[in-house]
Amino acid sequence: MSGAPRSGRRLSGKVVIATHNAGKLAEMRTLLAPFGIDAVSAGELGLPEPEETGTMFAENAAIKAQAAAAAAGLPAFADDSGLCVDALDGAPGIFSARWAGPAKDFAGAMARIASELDGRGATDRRAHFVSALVLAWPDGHTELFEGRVFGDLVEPRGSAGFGYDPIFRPDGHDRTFGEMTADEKHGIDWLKGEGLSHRARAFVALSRACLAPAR
Ligand code: ITT
Repeated sequence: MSGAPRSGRRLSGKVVIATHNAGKLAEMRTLLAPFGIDAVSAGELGLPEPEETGTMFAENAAIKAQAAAAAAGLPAFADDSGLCVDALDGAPGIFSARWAGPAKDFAGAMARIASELDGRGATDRRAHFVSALVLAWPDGHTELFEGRVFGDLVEPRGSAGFGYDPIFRPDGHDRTFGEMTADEKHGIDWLKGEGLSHRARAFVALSRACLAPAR
């Protein structure tokens, strides 16, 4: 995520945030706020949720961003993300949302991770979050940015954030994402071009390539 900013196609004006996940939407709005971008969500536009048929985060992010850009006739921004647990061979990974089921039961999904680790007799608690961010334009052009954050799985702590945040303690920190404010979880230092969370790291790279600060 460091080094010279890559030059991508510049974004200005209005953009669709192509997510139906309220937690992600809130984070993306916060991340976009300093850039003077007029963001509207897929939900507000009544856009359908495309089926995520890809086998990789980047593919699913492109499916969501391209579907929204085509339907809205505007640039669209999508995140596909998930938690990859080393001792579960990377699961739930791209199935992170699906492990919570239609009721979005993340307490159940976190309990499933614990029980699958116990079932395997695994003591390794290493895991990482991945975020693939895709910006798509109505003419089919796309830009992809990825971010990762590594850490350990712990007993659920805290009620901030969303999804698997309560069980993830990022390296170098005592608290889980569920115990951090949104600003702490993003951990963005714009001057250094760094972030803490997977989404913030992908977003910093995207912003350096495609966004200009608001005047
Ligand atoms: P959209 O596709 O509409 O964006 P979704 O929730 O279905 O919403 P994904 O398919 O990308 O999104 O699933 C990602 C899941 O991974 C998400 O539902 C969370 O459970 C988990 N996840 C991703 N980022 C996370 C984060 O920052 N904190 C906690 N859990 C996260």
